Amino acid sequence: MGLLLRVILLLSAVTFTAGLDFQQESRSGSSAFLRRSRIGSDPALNRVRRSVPAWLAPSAHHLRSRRSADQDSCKAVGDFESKLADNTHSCTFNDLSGSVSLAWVGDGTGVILALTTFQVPFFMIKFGQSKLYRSEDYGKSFKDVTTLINSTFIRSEFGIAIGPENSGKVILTAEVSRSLGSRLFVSEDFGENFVHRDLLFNPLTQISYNPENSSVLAVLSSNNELWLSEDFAQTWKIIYHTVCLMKWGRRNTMFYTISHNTSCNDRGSLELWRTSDYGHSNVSLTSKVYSFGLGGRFLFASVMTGMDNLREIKVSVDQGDSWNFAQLPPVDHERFYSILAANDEMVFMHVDEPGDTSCGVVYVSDDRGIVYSVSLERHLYTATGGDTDFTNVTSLRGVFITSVLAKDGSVQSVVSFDQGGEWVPLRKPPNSKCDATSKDSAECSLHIHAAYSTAMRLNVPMLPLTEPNAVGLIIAHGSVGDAISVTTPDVYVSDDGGYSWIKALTGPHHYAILDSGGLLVAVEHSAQTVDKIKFSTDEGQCWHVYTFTNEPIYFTGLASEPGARSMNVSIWGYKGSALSQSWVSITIDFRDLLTRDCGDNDYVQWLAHSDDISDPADGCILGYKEKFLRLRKDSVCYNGRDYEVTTQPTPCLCTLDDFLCDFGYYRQENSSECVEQPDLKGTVLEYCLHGREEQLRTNGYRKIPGDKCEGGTMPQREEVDLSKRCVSDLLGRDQPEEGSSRTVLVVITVIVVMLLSVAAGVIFVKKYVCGGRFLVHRYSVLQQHAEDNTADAMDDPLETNHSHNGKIEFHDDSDEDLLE
Ligand SMILES: *[C@@H]1O[C@H](CO)[C@@H](O)[C@H](O)[C@H]1NC(C)=O
Ligand SMILES: *[C@@H]1O[C@H](CO)[C@@H](O)[C@H](O)[C@H]1NC(C)=O
Ligand SMILES: *[C@@H]1O[C@H](CO)[C@@H](O)[C@H](O)[C@H]1NC(C)=O
Ligand SMILES: *[C@@H]1O[C@H](CO)[C@@H](O)[C@H](O)[C@H]1NC(C)=O
Ligand SMILES: *[C@@H]1O[C@H](CO)[C@@H](O)[C@H](O)[C@H]1NC(C)=O
Ligand SMILES: *[C@@H]1O[C@H](CO)[C@@H](O)[C@H](O)[C@H]1NC(C)=O
Ligand SMILES: CC(=O)N[C@H]1CO[C@H](CO)[C@@H](O)[C@@H]1O
Repeated sequence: MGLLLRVILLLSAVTFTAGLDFQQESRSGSSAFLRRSRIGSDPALNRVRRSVPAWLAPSAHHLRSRRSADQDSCKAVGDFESKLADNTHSCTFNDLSGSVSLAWVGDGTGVILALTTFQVPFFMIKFGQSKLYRSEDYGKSFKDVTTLINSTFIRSEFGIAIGPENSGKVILTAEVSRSLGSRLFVSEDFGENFVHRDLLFNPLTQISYNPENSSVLAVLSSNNELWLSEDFAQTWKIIYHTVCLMKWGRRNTMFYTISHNTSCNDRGSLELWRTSDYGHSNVSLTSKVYSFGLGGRFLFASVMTGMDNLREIKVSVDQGDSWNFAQLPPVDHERFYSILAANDEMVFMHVDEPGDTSCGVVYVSDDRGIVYSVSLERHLYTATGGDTDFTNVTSLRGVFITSVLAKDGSVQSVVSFDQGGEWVPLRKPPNSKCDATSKDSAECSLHIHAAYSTAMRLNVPMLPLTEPNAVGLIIAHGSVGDAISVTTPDVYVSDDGGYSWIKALTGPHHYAILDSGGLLVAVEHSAQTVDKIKFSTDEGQCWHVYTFTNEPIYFTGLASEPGARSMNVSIWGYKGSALSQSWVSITIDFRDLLTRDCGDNDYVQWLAHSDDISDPADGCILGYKEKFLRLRKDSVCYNGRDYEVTTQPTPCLCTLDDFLCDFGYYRQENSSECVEQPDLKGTVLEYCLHGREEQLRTNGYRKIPGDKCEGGTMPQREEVDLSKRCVSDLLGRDQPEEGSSRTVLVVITVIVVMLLSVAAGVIFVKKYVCGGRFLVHRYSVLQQHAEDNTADAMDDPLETNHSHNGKIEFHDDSDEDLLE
């Protein structure tokens, strides 16, 4: 059922693709691009080396055990049928609409808005109708509140914009047939009342809230004007007339690229501006900008070098007042940079390979965002769609999963437990067999389906799911073999942050984490009607089945309050024939299933990243180890909404592996020591030129960002001033002048669309904090019918002719698509 896929695409796109800097190929131009990188194979760019984890060594004796093993003895959870039956609430929407958007308003308020839209093209004019429903009890009952929006047609592609924090603010963008301007419906009381506001322009994107002040809104209009309102949409003023991209920074700042031309087509000649007082004054930060992005505390801009249409990355950690060149290879117009993930300490940056390879190199930065180490080569990232599997496993610090494109063209999953230091295959689940992709039927690994698989239209209804408050837990679709397989995937669960896995469910499912991981629920992804939901109280080892209805429905998706603290989950779907369909939402409150609150005895200590407790360095990742209190697997109890993750961090002793080599130093193969690079010729000129004095003083080592090790042994070494060595290197070379005043005459013929945008992590924050929790679901019933016919082809998904396009879906919901 492609519908399910579609839902996923939405969800996934939001967290992944949308967050990535992304380029669309223009396949002209020469392919004879020689890599003239200042870095390339340069030893200054050194790999963060760590030792191979013990569990990978064939001889390793795994002391790791599941916290309460015994998978075979699945105990009954008592008489749950009647308890759950009393807490199952069904809503039927007498509504023919093709799609539903859901939004949770506020945190723990139980308020959900459901917006349905029905749209048919009618002689070139679009005719549409919207209905709005509101629930105050976590979806158990809905009231039709369409009158609040005077039955106006809402542009569902902009979704429901929920204000940051618990502001209770809601914005709906209406489509009214007026030649000038459009209309908003806004609410400040969690959607109870709406008023309308008329705009003198047509928004190009969804209205964006200032993440720190929900009364302040900004939006680009369809003719690229940047508009701002300081009084929650009552009055609007124009900030600048040709703005190509705008992003909110911290402390009420706005960053935006402006064009001196009337259009934004002239990439590479934009200027990046900042305003800290809502446009009363502004600062020009840098010019020749191609694109820009924010990630953690870093501001990145890709700027033209003035040579051969190459561009490179500049980075600032003070909101653009001062810049340094990132020590990354420059790229031409056929290649792209992408911020895969970033926080205040470091950034993962993908740099596309020359040529149409669909892969590139992942670099990890130092704490200044300047010096980069190669983390992973052959990293899969399709240039056309911007699809990458890069996933921050938010349930355990330091863990990331992604895919590489092997030499034989197959896609294989790899995991890093130390923030990109080392990437290894995922361990094979003991309860599954190697499939046809493996040469050896006993030795193979687990492969995780993520954004790439959904883009390839495999039968993968959901991306990997992790939640920061469900420590160690990962739920994902996958296959077991030498590479990812196109056959129907199964659901795998890890409870220790990706070290060990079990096969939890057969076939594709929709899943959700409730009660901070104390309860998992799943519904089978099937073309047939469904009436059963599965749940597990022991992190996916044992599953119980509850029949939630005696009228099976065509299932379209699971919805639970973001943040995984809820006990209420809604199953959305529809029933009826093609002529008379209605949406159905069935909400189950699992609270009565867990009859008691968890007490101290229900939690056990768990040392993260541990694999050999006899080793004093066991569990040390980035210089410290963390013990968590986690729910026992056999405890059936309620964590509660106020559950907080308890952790005790202890610092570890430093070793050389806690350091990366600073600029001008490198590691020789198989050695942890950073040795001075004999000469800096040809390398990193800008760094020498523009690097500030304190940054050029170094003893060769820099702590890996986020590493908190203490003590230990370190080679004592004098600090040297690199600028001395730089200077001689610069003699006799024509250097471009400094900063933005560089006078380079280049005719820029690049007509490439590229988005350099914020990191996935940041988007995540944006969607859930700044942008609010909007648009969790959108389904299309009409679509579904078309796809029911193709459902047989499920096992051969590449043949399935899904008429929709995941990318279109993504663009619909993305706030990053404005430049296209
Ligand atoms: C709906 O229409 C009525 C009458 O035209 C008007 O008084 C009211 O303000 C409108 N409501 C909204 C939310 O626009
Ligand atoms: C939000 O911005 C408005 C308009 O600038 C201002 O009046 C108000 O005090 C701000 N609120 C907060 C909480 O900063
Ligand atoms: C505007 O763009 C066009 C084509 O990209 C270019 O020819 C022209 O010189 C630009 N004008 C200015 C003022 O930059
Ligand atoms: C990964 O996610 C965790 C938890 O949300 C976050 O603390 C961390 O900063 C993220 N890492 C990166 C590099 O984005
Ligand atoms: C589930 O919904 C009910 C209201 O129907 C609410 O009182 C309860 O707090 C919700 N449970 C959780 C854990 O959110
Ligand atoms: C580094 O170690 C690997 C594996 O132990 C070995 O094959 C390789 O020859 C070593 N390289 C050097 C330069 O010692
Ligand atoms: C309103 C305002 O301060 N505008 C300024 C923005 O920055 C440009 C370039 O620095 C100035 O020319 C504008 O006057």
